[in-house]
Amino acid sequence: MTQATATDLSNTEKWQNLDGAHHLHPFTNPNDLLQKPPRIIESAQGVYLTDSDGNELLDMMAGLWCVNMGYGQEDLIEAASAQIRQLPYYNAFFKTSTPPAAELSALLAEVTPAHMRHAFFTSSGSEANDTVLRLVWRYWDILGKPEKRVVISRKNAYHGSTIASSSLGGMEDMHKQGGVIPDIVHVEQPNWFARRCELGTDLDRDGFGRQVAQSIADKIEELGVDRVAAFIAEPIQGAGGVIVPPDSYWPEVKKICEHYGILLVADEVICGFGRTGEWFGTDYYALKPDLMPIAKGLSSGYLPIGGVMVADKIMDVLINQGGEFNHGYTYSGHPVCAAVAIANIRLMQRENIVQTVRESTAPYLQKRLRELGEHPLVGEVRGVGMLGALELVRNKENFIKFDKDIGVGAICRDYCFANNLVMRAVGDSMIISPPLILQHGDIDVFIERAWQCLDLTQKAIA
Ligand code: PXG
Repeated sequence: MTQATATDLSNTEKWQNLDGAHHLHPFTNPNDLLQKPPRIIESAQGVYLTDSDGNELLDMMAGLWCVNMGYGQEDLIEAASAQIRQLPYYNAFFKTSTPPAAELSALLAEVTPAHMRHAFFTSSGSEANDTVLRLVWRYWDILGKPEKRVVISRKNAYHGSTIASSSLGGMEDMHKQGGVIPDIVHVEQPNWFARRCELGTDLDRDGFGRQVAQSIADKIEELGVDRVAAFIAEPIQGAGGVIVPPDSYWPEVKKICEHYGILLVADEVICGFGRTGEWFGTDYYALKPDLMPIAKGLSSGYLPIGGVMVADKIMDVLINQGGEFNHGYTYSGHPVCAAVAIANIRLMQRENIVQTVRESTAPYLQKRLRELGEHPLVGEVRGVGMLGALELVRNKENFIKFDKDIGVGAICRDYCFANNLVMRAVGDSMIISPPLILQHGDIDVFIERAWQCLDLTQKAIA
């Protein structure tokens, strides 16, 4: 057999070879990639990706929950190139700022809840959550309560991949490889369907929601309120499997945080910027958080930028009693990233995208998604706005899940990928988080491909 020379190889093979030899991928078993090289995504437009062999894939994950305004938006591209020419970088450390950083902070004050008028900038959601920890601890320290350090989070939460943010998260597999830093504890997640399957008996949804909320109060009592600083949660858990809490959950959690006087941190990295059909998940659930980490949809993923919205209550303490806040990143308020975020938010406003999602596309997506609930493999359909999940089960009448070893979610995901549909698997939940610009016709394509892939999955495991 003659050895293939570089000129014999297709572009796809060339990139796959380079990647295989040199690229260590996030959240990936490197050995798996050697067996099956990655698909190379080369370009994208609207809601479709094009791979290096010319196949077009419908991207129902908006990249990684972030390309909210879809691919190829000229406004964002222009904003980046104009700003990079004008001023590619300057910092916000030593009593300086830049026009984009100043303007973006004001624009964020306009679109986020009224009691949040300051933004701290980061380059990612993980850095935003590290900043959350610093702010929470700093706040109580300034108020003379340094022993208030414990942050309560939830199992299966995802708050990032740095050591601090993964500790805040509740992903066991991450904790196994990195541990959990002190003063972070995890309580039950409001995953009604999983508990219903475990119990094998009926389980009242709202009763369960209240009971899970109560576990936060129980944890505060157990630790002593003098030690508890904050509760952090995604309004709807994303990477944990699009876990939409029972309606009873958030009102109860809100009451508990108010009753004990602990800070409420709403991680809006996924739920923010229109995903729920409101600007923020906090608007959807009528919450009043003290801190709000943001990222992803802030720039529609075009450039890396995140941040933390800070409530006036915390700013008052920082301004009047705080002194220097010893925290910051080289790229905090990066002018090019900020310029793109401004262009993105202005585009969202101009196109009225949040209203379109709320009144038109999300209701249609949710209605059609529920049709997939008729498929024999689908035990539950859940979703809000442009977030959705299909729970694959062995027996839908009796709420019996598949054996974990079968990996039915991964099988289905691979069929989707092979059939030009990007839908993710979290365990046996098939999840979607498409660009907000998705149209009715795209939703029809999605439903048709998804049904076909569910059929293929069913045949494969029969
Ligand atoms: N908070 C939430 C709620 C997130 O979903 C982060 C923080 C961290 O953001 P950065 O920008 O540091 O990644 C996230 C990120 C997945 C997946 O597999 C989800 C995320 C990131 C990577 C993979 O669903 N969410």
